[in-house]
Amino acid sequence: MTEKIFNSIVGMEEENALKFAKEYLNDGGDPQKLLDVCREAMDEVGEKFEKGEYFLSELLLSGEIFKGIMDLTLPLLKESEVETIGKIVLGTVQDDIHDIGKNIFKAFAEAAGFEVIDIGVDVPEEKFVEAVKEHNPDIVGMSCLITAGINPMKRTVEALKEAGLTGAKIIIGGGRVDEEIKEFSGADAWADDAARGVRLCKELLGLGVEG
Ligand code: B12
Repeated sequence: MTEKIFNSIVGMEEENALKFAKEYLNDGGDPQKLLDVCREAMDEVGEKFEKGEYFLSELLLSGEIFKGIMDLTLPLLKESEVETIGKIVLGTVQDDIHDIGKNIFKAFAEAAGFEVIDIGVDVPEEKFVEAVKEHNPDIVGMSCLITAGINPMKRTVEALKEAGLTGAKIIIGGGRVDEEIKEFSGADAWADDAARGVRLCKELLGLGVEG
């Protein structure tokens, strides 16, 4: 079934993708596994875009399909009530409007017990600074999927430091981050996977990590 879901996303068959995803969940499929499969399919779509086989319209449609599947899946991840273990201010960096991964990370973090203040996409450094002043989070999370977002991410880390807001740990995530970008931007941690991101957030706060 997961193969059918993968193929219908990559093949831009929106109705089938949603139908198969519903069936998979109704049959007791693992919601996290479903999101992983969707993400692999999005990678494939991204590669086709890079090769010139797909265009912006396909990127957009794949985003819509993914959102539809997320709407079915995320409530299942949040089903169990959990105690609050920390606060995260989260946004996609300036010049970047991708929000699917950010929203998934948010759902995973909330499911793990974090309170998440989502400040949206294309967020300029001043807005991060304002939000950190207002909410005093334990962690600032920045999502970045495109190369154009790297410098804004570095500027945001600097702006937080300049404003004296050094209390919160900074984690960056999304398809365009790695160890090198972490070093470049001055962040404390990076993750290109929501579950790992949540584990790192716990580690940054010195909380025990199980599993
Ligand atoms: C869907 C999509 C779009 C949709 C976005 C819809 C939306 N609402 O988000 C639309 C059509 C709008 C779009 C636009 C563009 N896109 Co686009 N897009 C994609 C695509 C196919 C999938 C992205 C996605 O959602 N992936 C799935 C999610 C789940 O993965 P993820 O974001 O990595 O998130 C996971 C982890 O990284 C992590 N995570 C995410 N955020 C965070 C944050 C924290 C703090 C933590 C801890 C973890 C974490 O958790 C998630 C779950 O595990 C990618 C290809 C790809 N492989 O990524 C291209 C891609 C990102 N896009 C690309 C490009 C070029 C563009 C455009 C510039 C195209 C254009 N010519 O206009 C514009 C940019 C607009 C802008 N200013 O931002 C390039 C970027 C290349 C680059 N290096 O810069 C990519 C890589 C495609 C490619 N291979 O060329 N895009």
